[in-house]
Amino acid sequence: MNTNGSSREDFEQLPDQVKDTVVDASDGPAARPTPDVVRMVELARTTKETDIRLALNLDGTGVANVSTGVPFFDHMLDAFTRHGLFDLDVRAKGDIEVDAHHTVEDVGIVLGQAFAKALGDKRGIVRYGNSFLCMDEALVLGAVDMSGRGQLHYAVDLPIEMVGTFDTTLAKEFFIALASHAGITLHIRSFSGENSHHILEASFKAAGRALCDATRINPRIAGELPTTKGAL
Ligand SMILES: [Mn+2]
Repeated sequence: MNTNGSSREDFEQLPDQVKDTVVDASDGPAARPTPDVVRMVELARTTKETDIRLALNLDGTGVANVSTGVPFFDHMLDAFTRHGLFDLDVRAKGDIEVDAHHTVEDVGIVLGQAFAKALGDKRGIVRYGNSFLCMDEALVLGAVDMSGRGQLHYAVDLPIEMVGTFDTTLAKEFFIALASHAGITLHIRSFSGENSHHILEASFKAAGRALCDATRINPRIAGELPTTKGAL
């Protein structure tokens, strides 16, 4: 008997019919090493409307360096990054003299592309994540499946349309772009809230935390795809 309380002697004493269900953990999938890959990408995208440079590290510590020319959006991306424990660098120059629409949407596109590229074939990831996040009176659920099917389901009640100079309808445009280009199923749903700043900030934090969990490497399925279909 070893200190862990199991041994070859214990195995030999088991009835024959259960012996083949007992496996040595050192032979199992969980003992395989986690792929030692750097999950970090840098992307650039230039159109007539925006010029975006973005670097994302999925395994960061929550360090955000974000400058989009849209201060409230910078604040939201900062919250997303800090609570998703990514490292995110964004330099965006957009046609904000028109309005913030192109800049917010295009950052969502490039961030989504960055998630997709950094995840690769998604072997070994947890796949699902969710977060109920409260911010004072606001309560928001973010739930994600790294499904390969880009779609957003957004039911966020915002009492006012503008937070300062920020058009709150742009938050939905950002999440649509993020979900479709990352290839993820993303639900964001508010359950309560009176202050639109709180509700939106809780939405970005909930999305960040859900994505943090879903993109973790699961050592119990190291190197395997978390699906019964054979592809994600
Ligand atoms: Mn705030």
